[in-house]
Amino acid sequence: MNKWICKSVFAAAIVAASSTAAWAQGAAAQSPTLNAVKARGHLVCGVIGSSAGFSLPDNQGVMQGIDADACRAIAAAVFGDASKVKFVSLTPQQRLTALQSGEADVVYANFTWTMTRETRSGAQFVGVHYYDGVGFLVPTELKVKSAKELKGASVCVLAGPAEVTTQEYFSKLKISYKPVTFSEGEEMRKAFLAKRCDAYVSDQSHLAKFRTSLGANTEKYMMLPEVISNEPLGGAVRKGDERWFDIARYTHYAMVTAEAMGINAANVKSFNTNDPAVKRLLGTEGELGASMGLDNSWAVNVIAAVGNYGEMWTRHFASSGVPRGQNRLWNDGGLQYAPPLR
Ligand SMILES: N[C@@H](CCC(=O)N[C@@H](CS)C(=O)NCC(=O)O)C(=O)O
Repeated sequence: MNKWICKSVFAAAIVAASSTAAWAQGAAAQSPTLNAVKARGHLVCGVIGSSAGFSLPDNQGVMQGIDADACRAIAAAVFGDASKVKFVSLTPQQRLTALQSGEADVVYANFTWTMTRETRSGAQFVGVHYYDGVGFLVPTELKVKSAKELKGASVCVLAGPAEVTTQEYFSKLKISYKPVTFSEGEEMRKAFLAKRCDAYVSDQSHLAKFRTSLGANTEKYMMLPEVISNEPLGGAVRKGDERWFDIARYTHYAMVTAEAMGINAANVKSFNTNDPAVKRLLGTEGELGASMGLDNSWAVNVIAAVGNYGEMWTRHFASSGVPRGQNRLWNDGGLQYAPPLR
């Protein structure tokens, strides 16, 4: 009897293993996005393009920021070359249509993962590379210590989700305020600096970066303590191409895993280890890359080009005094956590 059970379990395992292998091969060949990206020779990545810390060209015209680097990481995973990315700048309103129309292969654009962006709009978020939340920036001279003191205040906000979040927050507290809405960030910031509104509402990361960009005037502005929403920012791909989703998702998790393992851009090529989990990530054991239709050195290429998650985060945010907070690894009190790469 026992023998029979063992045999049938064994037989089932063989069937499962062979169908898994067949699925993996078929799906790798059938990723329309991966095929298109390879045929084109570069990835098209949608970014905001005017968002410090996320995507903003430097004085050489090179796109800099955590969103830009997340795209470079995917290019490194696919091509072994992080430079094979073309960035397209999108307004917040254009992000979903850029995915739906096929204009972008992936969108990393200060993009909050929400339910209806997935259930209604055909986007699928690959993970969270920046845990953020909507907050308030006010001139220090206003002498306001809390958003609850903003009764009757005028509030600069971008039309769309931040506008709705602000409206819901104040209506819940029965506080009246005057929204001053804009469709474009630069125009809104000019208006705020010109005192056309008392407070500026946006993702906290964005406010912190804007504040420090003011140089000598930084101290003239302060963040209020309230964080009025969860804004898990991440990359998104079009629904319906699971293999491409895997590539974008595990590129992010490879960077988080590398940080947890102490692997960084400088040591990745010479990392000496007996740890099987590290060997799998580095592709010297196992077939993680091949399971997605990529070279097994995919993760090494990612880490060598853009670093581990912490290096990427630090490069773009540490200098502006933004605390790493929830973006620390799980074993350091944060929320960044990766599933096992096995
Ligand atoms: N994360 C939010 C907000 C996105 C958003 O509007 N981001 C602002 C900054 S937080 C932006 O990119 N504005 C364009 C700009 O500032 O130039 C979302 O996905 O809805």
